[in-house]
Amino acid sequence: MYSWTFHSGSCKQNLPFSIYSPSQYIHRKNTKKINMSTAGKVIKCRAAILWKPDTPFSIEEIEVAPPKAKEVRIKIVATGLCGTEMKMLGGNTCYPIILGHEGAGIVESVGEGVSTVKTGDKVITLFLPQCGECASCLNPEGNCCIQLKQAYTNLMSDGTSRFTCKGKSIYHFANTSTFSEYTVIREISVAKVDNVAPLEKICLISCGFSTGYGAAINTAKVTPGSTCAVFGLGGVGLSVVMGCKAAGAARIIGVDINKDKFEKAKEVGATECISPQDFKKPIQEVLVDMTGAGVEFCFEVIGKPEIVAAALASCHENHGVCVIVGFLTYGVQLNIDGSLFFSGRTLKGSVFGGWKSKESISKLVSKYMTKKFNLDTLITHTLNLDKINEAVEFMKTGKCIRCVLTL
Ligand code: PAD
Ligand code: ZN
Repeated sequence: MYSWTFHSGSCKQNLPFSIYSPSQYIHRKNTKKINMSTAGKVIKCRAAILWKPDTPFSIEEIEVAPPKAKEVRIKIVATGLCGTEMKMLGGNTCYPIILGHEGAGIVESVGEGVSTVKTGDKVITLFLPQCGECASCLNPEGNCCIQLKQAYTNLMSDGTSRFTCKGKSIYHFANTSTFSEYTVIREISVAKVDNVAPLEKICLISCGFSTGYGAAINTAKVTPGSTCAVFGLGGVGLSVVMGCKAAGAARIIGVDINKDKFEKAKEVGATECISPQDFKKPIQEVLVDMTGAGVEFCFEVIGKPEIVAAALASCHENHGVCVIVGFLTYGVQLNIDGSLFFSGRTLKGSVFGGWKSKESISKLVSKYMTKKFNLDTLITHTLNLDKINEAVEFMKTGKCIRCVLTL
């Protein structure tokens, strides 16, 4: 699950793509207002393209085709830069690609048969769709909709892309591709939200916040008075801390090698923070010593196999629950001492915080609007899409929690 792009053979070269006559192009540079006259036409706009791995993003003019049946074209207004994008910069996906999955915007037009959103609606993009028909969607506890798999192809359901640039077809990403002024997304990957919600804040509900908060509340089901540990204090990890606090945890221990993250972690609910680099013994032994018998709920929010092993070993030997939130790329193997399970520990994964995406998002936005949680603390930088490479540097050097890009 949560592997978008690395199934062998998923990236087909020489993709089929439509050619449009230049007279059909509508110039949309820096336009925020929705112009209904663009419906059914190709839109020219700006997007950040990653042409090759290990190169900077390049801001280009692209063409965005109209939405086909059951698809929606969205004017993206704001998008976060998530740790998952960082893992796509040096490989793990198809190129050229338009990345971005933490988006919020306004519906520009809809394809045939779309009934849940209409032109002018404020929406959030969902990397994890909710088709409402598959075994996961029909299971009351499930959320990993089978349609997530479409993302592995980096194309739309008909096997083509809606994006072209300089005559080349450009790959989609994570069912969303939000690093573009306009994107085309399937209806099952779009959620309508409160029309007065601030898009430059609620874009975090599209991924980082919901993923972390839900991992604590829905997946781990953190209990009041419990002891928790969170490995990785980025945007997602801090959202786990917020979820643990909301669930009533008594002790929340933040673990990160970047001590600059500690202040924010404490601000959102961590009761103490530690760096593995300050100890001679392994961090799991430190946590067992600190808590007497190990933590009850532990979260890996980094995406490194060795940290998963340490997080599991930090849990109480019997009722300890370890949740993997971090993204382990396809084929990564875990090296875990099997005897850790004999006494009863649980290890589980969590995608999008266990939320059934389409039906839960508008409720989470309403909770944000009634101040049930605060997203502002997570947003340390807001930059224009043109400055996306600066945002990447902030993430690489650990200088930001979430950088929101505005379009
Ligand atoms: P981030 O890069 O902002 O945060 C990662 C944090 O981990 C940083 O604070 C680092 O300093 C810290 N870190 C790195 N290495 C270590 C280490 N060895 N020991 C301790 N701390 C370390 O990323 P993020 O918060 O945006 O995302 C975190 C992970 O969650 C990432 O793997 C991302 O792909 C994954 C994710 N999963 C889902 C899902 O549905 N499961 C959704 C969104 C993101
Ligand atoms: Zn994300």
